[in-house]
Amino acid sequence: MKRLAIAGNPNCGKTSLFNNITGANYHVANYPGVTVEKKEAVIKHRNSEFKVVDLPGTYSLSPYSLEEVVARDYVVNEKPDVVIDVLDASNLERNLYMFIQFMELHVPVVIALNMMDVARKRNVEIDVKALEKILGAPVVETVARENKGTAQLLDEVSAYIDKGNDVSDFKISYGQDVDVVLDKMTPIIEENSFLTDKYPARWIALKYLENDEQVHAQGALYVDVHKQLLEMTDKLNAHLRATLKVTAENLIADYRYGYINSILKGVLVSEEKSLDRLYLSDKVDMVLTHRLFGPVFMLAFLYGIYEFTFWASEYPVGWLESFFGWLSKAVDAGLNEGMLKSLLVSGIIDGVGGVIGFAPLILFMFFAIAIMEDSGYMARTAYMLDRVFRLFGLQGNSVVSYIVSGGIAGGCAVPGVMAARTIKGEKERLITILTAPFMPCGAKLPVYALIIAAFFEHNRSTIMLGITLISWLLALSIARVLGFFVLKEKSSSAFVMELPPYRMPTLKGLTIHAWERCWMYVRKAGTVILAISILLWVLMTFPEMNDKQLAVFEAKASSIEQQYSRETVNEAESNAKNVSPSATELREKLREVDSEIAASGLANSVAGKTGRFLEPVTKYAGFDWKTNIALIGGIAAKEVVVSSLGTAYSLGEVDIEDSVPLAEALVSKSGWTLATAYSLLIFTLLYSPCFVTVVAIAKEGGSWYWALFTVVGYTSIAFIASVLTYQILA
Ligand code: BGO
Repeated sequence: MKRLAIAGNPNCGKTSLFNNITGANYHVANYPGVTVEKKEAVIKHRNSEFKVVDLPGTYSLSPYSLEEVVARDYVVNEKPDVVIDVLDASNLERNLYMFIQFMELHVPVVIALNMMDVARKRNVEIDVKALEKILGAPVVETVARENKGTAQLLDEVSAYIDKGNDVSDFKISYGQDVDVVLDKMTPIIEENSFLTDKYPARWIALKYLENDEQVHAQGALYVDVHKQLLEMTDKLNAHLRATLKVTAENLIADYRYGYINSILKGVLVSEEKSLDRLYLSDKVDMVLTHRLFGPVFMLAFLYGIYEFTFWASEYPVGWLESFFGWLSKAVDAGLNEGMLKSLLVSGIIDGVGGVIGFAPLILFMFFAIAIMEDSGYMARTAYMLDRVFRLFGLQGNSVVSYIVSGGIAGGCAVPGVMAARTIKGEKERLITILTAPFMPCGAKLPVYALIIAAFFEHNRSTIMLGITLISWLLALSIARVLGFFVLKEKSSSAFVMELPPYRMPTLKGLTIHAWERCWMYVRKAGTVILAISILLWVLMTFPEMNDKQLAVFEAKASSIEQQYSRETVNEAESNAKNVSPSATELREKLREVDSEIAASGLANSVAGKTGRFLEPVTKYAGFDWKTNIALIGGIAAKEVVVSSLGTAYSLGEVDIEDSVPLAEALVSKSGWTLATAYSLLIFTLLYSPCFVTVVAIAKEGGSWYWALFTVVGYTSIAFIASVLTYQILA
């Protein structure tokens, strides 16, 4: 015999429906140990028998009241085959809250959309098909008072049970801060089989964050895990209080309502609008997510973010640049010529210093992004982009992946690729994993910033906005192509974007969020990038030129030196006060020879030879061999493009007094033109993801084949695009 439980908010029509289903032929008892009334009946429907139980009417499944405890315990312990969740169609927002809690508990639910007559009278028109798709549960319209829809509801219940639906992948995002902790707690719970015989692991984690006393009491028996989860909860609460002035519990409720809000936006075709029913957030959303004005505001915000970032970071970036210039000179003056000096000045200071030099830009960028996130506007951006994504065959959670990967500039593709786990459709998931790395991540940012500083000083924000839009457009176009040709299997999944209410961000919260991420950037520069820079310095220094190669330069130098001493003797004899122009010329020639030695040394190195080997081909994209070295280094980590350009131009430097900031060097010494700059921007945007991302793609995409495709395929696409760009503009 199959078991059905009927649940819902008080006054949603649950009793009426129960009576319709059972023909009012039921018996009444109490739930074990409590005085809550339990109505039960056995019914027959189309040759199947069902035992039907009427659960107490509750607004939520949190154990705030006896009724809530009874309802939750019943579905957890008795595991009915289906819970019929009765929703009052005229008051969907409040009624959907409990539905979400059922889904998070992995309870199989069929929805009775009751009070449809009242909803219609109030002009609330619901797109039932869309609702069914979004919720991932069957929805049947009913008017319980008139016994309408009851038979169809039972048909749907039977079909649903026969189908054996999997409800275990329902997941709401609760924002970056909470999600990270949930993702840490869940494996701990799973590995320790902590209450998992009763509840889903992520749900248990959520309940710890929501301070659920009943779960705490059960968990307290497992002292270690309980303590660990409580500590993680306390830490998150302290962080949330400091940054957003909320507790995890409040934030989780906000996000649940945000999720509902977004469901309603997708299914309410028309609604009676009386102003007092609109919350402030809804009123603001009427403008900010408006179909026409919304995208315009979004682009304006984005432009504003870039303007602010470049403006605010201009002086600090300059100060850091001067500091590293001063440090180079100090080390140069303090050490004798030799390998150590070369490593410190060219490998570390000019290499890693170039990357750290952009830390203020990263800090202000993240500050601006924190404003978007903490205020709730980022969720709206994702919501609006969802519409665009559908045009390209993607949807919903892919937006989140793209944004985490750096869609608004400054993220990281590794968590972005992992965020794709929440995407239900296998096809969309893989396409998202493969295309999210095109986003302008925090590592590409210094590369863009360097090129912008060198060539686009007067329209920095416009170029940065252009890079962002082109990244999105190319990523989505490639997603479309992959969808058409490469990944043919059909899949579709509904998606709901959480729209939490707007909040006023606090300065402290913004500062903490921005600082956390900026610190990660600096730490990476001081560890991974430092190690790669040292390795690249080695590759750019060794093997050194042999005696035969050096002899050519030495002969040249000694001939100039001899000429120089003859010249200065002549001058002394002619009592000339100043050095004659010909002597100056000779000194210049000597410096040129030194410069040739440095350049030949670099060209002779392993990296140099590799760069030169590729140059006959890469020159069509405008890349010389030094640029090639930097771009190859960028496969390890994108910041390395900046650090290795710094090292390459530093190694070619003869006199430290002549050294100029890298951006200036690129204009004055590299032979780069505006066409090279555009070509390099396009190449950086499209070519192989960094090493760690490639590993993440292999792991999340389930195959090294796809990972290899992103390295080889994307580098080929990038090269073709760069050649076209360069050839058109040069
Ligand atoms: C009274 N449509 C309409 N219009 N009303 C409905 C529907 C529906 O689809 N379904 C139920 N109702 P319960 P809970 C009442 O009792 O089943 C009505 O708490 C009244 N009573 O008839 O009790 C239903 O078990 C005097 O209304 O819900 C009932 O979930 C005047 O919603 C109420 C008007 O239903 C609650 C209504 C003396």
